[in-house]
Amino acid sequence: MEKKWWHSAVIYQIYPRSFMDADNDGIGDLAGVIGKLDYLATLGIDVIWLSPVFRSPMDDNGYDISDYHDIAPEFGTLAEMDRLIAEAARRGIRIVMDLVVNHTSDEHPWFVEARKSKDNLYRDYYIWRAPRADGSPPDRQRASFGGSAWEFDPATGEYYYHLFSKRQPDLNWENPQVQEEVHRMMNWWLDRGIGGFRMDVIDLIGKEVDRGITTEGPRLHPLLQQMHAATFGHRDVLTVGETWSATPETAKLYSDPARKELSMVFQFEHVTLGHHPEHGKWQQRAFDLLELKRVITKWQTALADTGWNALFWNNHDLPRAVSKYGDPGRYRVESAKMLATALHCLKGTPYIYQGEEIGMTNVRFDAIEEYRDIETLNLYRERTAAGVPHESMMEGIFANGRDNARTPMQWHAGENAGFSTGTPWIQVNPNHREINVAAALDDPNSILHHYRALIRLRKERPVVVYGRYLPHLEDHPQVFAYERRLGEERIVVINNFSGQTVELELPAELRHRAGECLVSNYAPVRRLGERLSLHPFESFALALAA
Ligand code: TEU
Repeated sequence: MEKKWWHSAVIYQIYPRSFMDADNDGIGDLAGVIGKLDYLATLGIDVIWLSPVFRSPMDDNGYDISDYHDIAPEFGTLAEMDRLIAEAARRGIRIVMDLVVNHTSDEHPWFVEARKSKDNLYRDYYIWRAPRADGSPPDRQRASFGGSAWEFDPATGEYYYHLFSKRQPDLNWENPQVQEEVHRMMNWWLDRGIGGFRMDVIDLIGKEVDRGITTEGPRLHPLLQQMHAATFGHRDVLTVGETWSATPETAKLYSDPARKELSMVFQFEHVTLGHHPEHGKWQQRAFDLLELKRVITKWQTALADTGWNALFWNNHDLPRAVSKYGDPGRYRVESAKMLATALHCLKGTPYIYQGEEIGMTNVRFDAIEEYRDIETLNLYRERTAAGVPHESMMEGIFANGRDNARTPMQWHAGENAGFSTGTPWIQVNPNHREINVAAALDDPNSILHHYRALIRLRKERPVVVYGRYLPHLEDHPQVFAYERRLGEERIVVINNFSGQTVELELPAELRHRAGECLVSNYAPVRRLGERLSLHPFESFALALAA
């Protein structure tokens, strides 16, 4: 495998609206990010994935872009974006920007023009269809944020297509002019020195609406290969696609270097395990470690020799890792450290979502009015109107609502957790008094310092980056154990995903082995016997002596 810098990189995702508010208007901004670069350098990360900061009406907090060549005033200016790129580079950190080109905002000039008339030059930048004879939408497709995927536009008497909010009209990627405009914009940003792109719902740009195809359409991979050739292909940058529909087979199509498409993709099979077959994320299923282990092993094995995994527990759309996969209560610290070790010792590029490194948790706002996310608010209205009880929907929001990830970053125990001296756009989680960066930096046993150790491990040990993954104890319902091997180097990683003490019998090839304990969340483990007793959420990585 040809080595790439991003194979050993650790990426930190910043949701700028909630990260740090330097001008105290209640909304995070670029100046706030710049002010925290030394903190991020201390953490040891190599790349910042910056969620969108482009000009936007903020219908979907910036995932609805009205100007790809300017910064939203609430976040700052182009000059500050250039300063962020330069200041990050001084610390050896690259900035990866969020490319949102499946759709634009309805305030983008392209759409403002397109809706003026059927023969407007920009009409075919979007997807329009005539109503059915009775005036109803062309078909019954639904949008992710509630309602029909078709919005009627009275000015021209046609419907336009939107897979998200009605203020996020889908671009028509069959139109070569759309492809050229996007490529031109991508090169404009790459020439400004960014380190690559995270590509929002990129599996949707090959859609064939009339055939009811939304994800992974037949034209998707040719479009990505054309994009590769026209923009980032000849630059040493990172590209990661958000592909909710990806399977191990298609992930190899996206990330096999020989195919000249992307570096890697985010797949979500471990996320959707917890979703109800009928009610999706709004009715959380019981956590089943055996299912999770099967999915992780499937992906580690499938991409062992072709392609590359992106590793993550959470992001700005997902519940907090420690709340979903660990214990946000009694064993919050132990379980957060366990989750970090379990993920960061796998093969692939690990992503840390802002606040994950201090064990930030989900939030429970009392009233629906305290929530901000368009998906949550739209689906609350739609589902309760359809008869879902308020309490049931609130439980779904507590478990999987996107605002769980969007409460302000908790910098210290004081007012607004040090995020802003203004009124934050969304409430701060009250537990910031105990859970915050200042306390974590001061505590040598904090989750934060555990992440720093894991990041260092990836830099120091090629086996962590390139070692082959081998599962152990595959049928154990509480323990996720695996090994990484590279030449003579062997690392054993054992994680108790339960809040109980677990006694187990070790597989023969691990018995009576000893070595250097690389990380642990209890006392270091340097020697294995025939049996092993694990404390609640105990986790360690052991480098076996030859
Ligand atoms: O998310 C794609 C997407 O499908 C998610 O919104 C997912 O459906 C939902 O979060 C499940 O809980 C991307 C961005 O990450 C998200 O923030 C945007 O809202 C969305 O695309 C539209 O751009």
